[in-house]
Amino acid sequence: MASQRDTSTICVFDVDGTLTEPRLKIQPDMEEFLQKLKSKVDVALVGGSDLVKIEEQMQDPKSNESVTKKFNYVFSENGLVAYHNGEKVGQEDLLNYAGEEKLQKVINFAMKYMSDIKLPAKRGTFFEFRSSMINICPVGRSCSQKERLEFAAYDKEHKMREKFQTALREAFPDDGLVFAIGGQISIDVYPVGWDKTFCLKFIEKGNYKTIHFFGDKTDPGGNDHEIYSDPRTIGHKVANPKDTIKQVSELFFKD
Ligand code: M1P
Repeated sequence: MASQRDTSTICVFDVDGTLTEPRLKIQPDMEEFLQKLKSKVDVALVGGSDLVKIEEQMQDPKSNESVTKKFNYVFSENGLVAYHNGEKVGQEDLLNYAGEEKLQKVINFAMKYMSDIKLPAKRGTFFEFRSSMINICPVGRSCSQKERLEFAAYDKEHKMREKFQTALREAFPDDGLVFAIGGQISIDVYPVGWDKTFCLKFIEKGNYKTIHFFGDKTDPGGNDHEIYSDPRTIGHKVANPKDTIKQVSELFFKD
């Protein structure tokens, strides 16, 4: 007999590095695995990226169905833009919240800082102003995949983003802003509390007994850290999408 769905449990997944390689599309084995998991428990996605990017990465090429309809919850920009069963249930506005003056100071500081560093490549779109965060990208978001990987390797060796993050934190210690290293090439800036734990206020309405969270950037300073260590979740650190499948299988498909 097929085992019953457990409606008291939800699995919440980060996207980049957890369900997909950073900024790349979901692989068929992961697509199939998530389908199987959905038959057991509720499933939510929480990404730092905006919804356009999450759609690009998570959409099944065979169907045009929005990713927001495929999962119980889809949270982009850490949950500041929130969907429940395909319906938008929340959206915050950074500009309104933080104000032009504060944000412009950060942008001006970051422009100066980035103009003084030398990198293997600099391309275009160094800032992406999203509805709930500013994404700052020293190599430029319009870099090619090859340039992205080159920057990531250079950053690993020279700690470019960590140094930039420290400089930002030192320059804006009391402004109520978080500077988080989310993906491979950028830093996210958002108000304190607008991290991935923000999505839990929507999930809590579902009265789940158990909330599992899976993410790769779980260390302090990473954008999965707060939700991973939040007492409301059981946090799981994963190394990559393959490891996610392995760890989730151990929890839900043991026999
Ligand atoms: O993994 C989430 C991050 O994805 C992108 O990061 P990057 O382009 O640096 O790999 C960005 O959308 C970032 O905002 C987001 O946190």
